[in-house]
Amino acid sequence: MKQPKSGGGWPAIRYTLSKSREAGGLLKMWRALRSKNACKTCALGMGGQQGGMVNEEGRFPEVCKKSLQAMTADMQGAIPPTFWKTYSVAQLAKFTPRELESSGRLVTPLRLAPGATHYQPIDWTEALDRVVKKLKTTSANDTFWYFSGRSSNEAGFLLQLFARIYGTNHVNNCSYYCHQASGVGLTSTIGTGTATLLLEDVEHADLIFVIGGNPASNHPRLMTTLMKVRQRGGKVIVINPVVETGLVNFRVPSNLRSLFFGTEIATTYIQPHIGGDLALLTGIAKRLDEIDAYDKSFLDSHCDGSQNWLEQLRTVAWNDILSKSGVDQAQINSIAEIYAQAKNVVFSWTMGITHHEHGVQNVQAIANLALMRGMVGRPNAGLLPIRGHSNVQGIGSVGVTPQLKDAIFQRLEQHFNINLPTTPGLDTLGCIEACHDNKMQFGFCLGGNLFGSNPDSKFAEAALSKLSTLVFLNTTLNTGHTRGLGKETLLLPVLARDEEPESTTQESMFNYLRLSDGGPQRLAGPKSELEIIGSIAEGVLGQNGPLDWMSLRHTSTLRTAIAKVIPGYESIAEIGQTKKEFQISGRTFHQPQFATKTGRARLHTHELPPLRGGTDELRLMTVRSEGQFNTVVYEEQDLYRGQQHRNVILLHPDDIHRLGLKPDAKVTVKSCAGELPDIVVRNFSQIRAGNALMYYPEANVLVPRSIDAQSRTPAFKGTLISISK
Ligand SMILES: Nc1nc2c(c(=O)[nH]1)N[C@H]1C(S)=C(S)[C@@H](COP(=O)(O)OP(=O)(O)OC[C@H]3O[C@@H](n4cnc5c(=O)[nH]c(N)nc54)[C@H](O)[C@@H]3O)O[C@H]1N2
Ligand SMILES: Nc1nc2c(c(=O)[nH]1)N[C@H]1C(S)=C(S)[C@@H](COP(=O)(O)OP(=O)(O)OC[C@H]3O[C@@H](n4cnc5c(=O)[nH]c(N)nc54)[C@H](O)[C@@H]3O)O[C@H]1N2
Ligand SMILES: [Mo]
Repeated sequence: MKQPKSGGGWPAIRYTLSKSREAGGLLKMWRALRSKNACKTCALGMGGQQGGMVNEEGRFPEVCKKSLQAMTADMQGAIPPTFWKTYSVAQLAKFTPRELESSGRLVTPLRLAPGATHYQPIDWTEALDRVVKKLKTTSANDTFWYFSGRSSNEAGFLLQLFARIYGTNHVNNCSYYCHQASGVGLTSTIGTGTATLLLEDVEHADLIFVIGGNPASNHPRLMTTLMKVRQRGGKVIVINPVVETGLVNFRVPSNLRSLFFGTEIATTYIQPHIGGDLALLTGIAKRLDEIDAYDKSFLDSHCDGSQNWLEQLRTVAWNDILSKSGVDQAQINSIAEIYAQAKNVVFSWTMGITHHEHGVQNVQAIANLALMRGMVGRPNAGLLPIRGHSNVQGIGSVGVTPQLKDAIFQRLEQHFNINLPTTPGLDTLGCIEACHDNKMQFGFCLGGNLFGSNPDSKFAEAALSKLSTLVFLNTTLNTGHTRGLGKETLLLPVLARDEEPESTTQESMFNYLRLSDGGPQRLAGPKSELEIIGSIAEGVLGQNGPLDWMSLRHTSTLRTAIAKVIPGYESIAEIGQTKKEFQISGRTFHQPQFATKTGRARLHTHELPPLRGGTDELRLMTVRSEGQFNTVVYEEQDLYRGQQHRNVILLHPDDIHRLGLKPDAKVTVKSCAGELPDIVVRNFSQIRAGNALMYYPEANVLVPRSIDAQSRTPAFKGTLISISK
């Protein structure tokens, strides 16, 4: 397969047309995309009350392939009842993620009875009764509650509230495998865990750092912003061990000039080794200090710990920085100079930063570099973790975390006049490990694919199989429904966001609260997440308990509570009537007054971690292709990296030669966690030699359960592998 020279463009438009045909015509798709619902894919935040395909600047049309794919998936027909008789679970386990997803929408509750070979359709009364009975006879701390980031704030809030009143804090979400290191790192620095700026600020920057992310494929609409920055003469520095095609040149479909001629994106492209960022960021800061290009008065007036930090910078040896980052002195000096000359600088980052054992330190190092020139706490500059799922940030805001923030804990108790448990709650990996230790009986997954997203697939499968009951609320089938199942498994079909009977809300990565109107139910059978959660809560805790679960399942009641309980969310109470979307307060820093106790930001010092890997071992990153959304694979090919299928390992030609391998030959890839046979070696000169690339989720067989000590984010990008013929 030939690799394109730019991302986006005509293939994206052709794709739109073909997906529209699948969904029953262009008009039908157009209506679906223009409905007043926040976009379902990434957290950039599109749609809401201005109608779909409109960004926070009110710009239209903003559309990406991923929203089309997600929309087409939701617009599929129902999985026919014969399907469940035809295929056993063992057969379904052989389906590819793509085959599972395109089997159709889940429309009936399903049960896999203990020892059974097939899922069996059951009615809603039986399904909910079974969940309720099981919960009534299980001790609360033997249950866990996992949330993906697609569900609404209202559903997230209600389910965590129920789980806690039921008696456990084992409540967590997919962020623990994603941006948790950003949340922890930012909070340790500025006192809050999300972006410090608005979309508008990014568009007015004259320098943007894009570190460890591939927005051309994963946040395509950010490309419009990068294009605008470039067109206004601004610069973009990309830091990534892989030269990603779309970050070099991108054809923004909504801009004619860009569509025809392409827009150059990166002005500077730096390729460190995987895991080399901390050393590189430290090096850039050291150079700024050497050329005296930092803002001493900002550090003195608004930051703590800067003296210590500067002293440490001065003692780190350049040799250490160069060898551990894999970047040479000239390049580091050049980035420092570009940064020194820029006036408004935005630092953005994604999974290449967080998916490491030093993920939090990476984030702190980015913040250090920004603070060093006073780039946080003013307009047109700041820190931007580019978030994943469309509502992953909201789910976290409304309390879907093992430990509630003190303010939320107190206000929840007060508002509902209840006592909440104070027992420790486990995060996502903690729950999987507890399953493996036989400490869990019951698991409840609101969306997502817990099995598929886990490191160490073999371990995750064994762990989840020990559960006595596992309950899923999903729209479509995924690998988590065929492997790693509980002794009894229940699959409950839910409505998608744009089919909800009542309006719901989502939070974008710019801390903007969006309202989705919902819409007509496409297929008979699925229920709204709120109705399911409400019924279960009522069944388990009874009408005589402290809360009226019947009324709580309405989004208006929930929003009244959220407004009282969640800091910054005060304006959510009236949003159902006023339809006024809003900026969540206390998150955007246009003044150097931070959310820490002292109001000052804190700089952190770090030891540089050794560069891992030796002559026979390569560093492996596990990443997304252009044709997937997390564990849901829509297309086998990776258009941008020129790969026909996913069963590959991408290696630099020097490594192929050095290791005595042949392009397109089959090899076995091994790590300390497992091995994958029959992987095809692909010649990929765009990756920095010494490093390798494979696709997630398949490669999770190889990823060990190594985590960042501070945030417990798994090191999905830091696996050491060896390759044998
Ligand atoms: N199309 C599509 N869009 C998505 C998703 C999807 O699956 N498909 N998923 C959504 C979710 S939940 C998330 S979290 C985001 C993920 O968005 P990304 O973080 O962009 O996704 P990854 O594929 O994990 O890519 C990581 C990038 O980091 C680079 N990288 C790997 N290791 C390192 C390193 O050590 N240092 C540096 N500097 N770079 C490194 C890789 O080369 C790759 O370009 O996307 C969201 N949007
Ligand atoms: N090796 C490796 N592993 C990784 C990563 C990596 O880069 N490398 N990335 C990690 C990251 S960043 C993340 S975020 C996790 C992703 O982890 P998850 O969020 O758990 O996984 P997804 O694949 O996004 O979940 C997809 C499923 O969500 C369901 N769904 C879709 N819409 C809705 C809805 O509206 N409601 C409900 N209830 N269900 C819905 C569909 O049934 C679909 O099958 O994986 C992590 N795992
Ligand atoms: Mo993510």
